Amino acid sequence: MQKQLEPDSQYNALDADHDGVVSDAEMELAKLEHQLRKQRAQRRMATATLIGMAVYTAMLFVPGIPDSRIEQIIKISDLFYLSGGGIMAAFFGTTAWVERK
Ligand SMILES: [Ca+2]
Repeated sequence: MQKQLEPDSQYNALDADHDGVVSDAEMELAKLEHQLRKQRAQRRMATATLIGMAVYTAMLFVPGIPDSRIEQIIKISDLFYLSGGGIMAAFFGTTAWVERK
């Protein structure tokens, strides 16, 4: 028996060419779009982490900031660089792993 969507189904939008049929290709397209959005979000997160690490490092060398302030900023540097590096390692690791599958 032919399957149908509910009258107001949230998957009506998957019918990209509006022919009333959600084809296998349209389902695949929706799946690919979802993966693409997820990868884009992860890439943005990794980019923000890199920029944050660069800004943090640059901040240490900005003239005019008193040494007492710098000492306070340096206290979190170990944790900051480790967690930033962890995010980058996870991003590149999972990206390489997903591409190999
Ligand atoms: Ca269609």
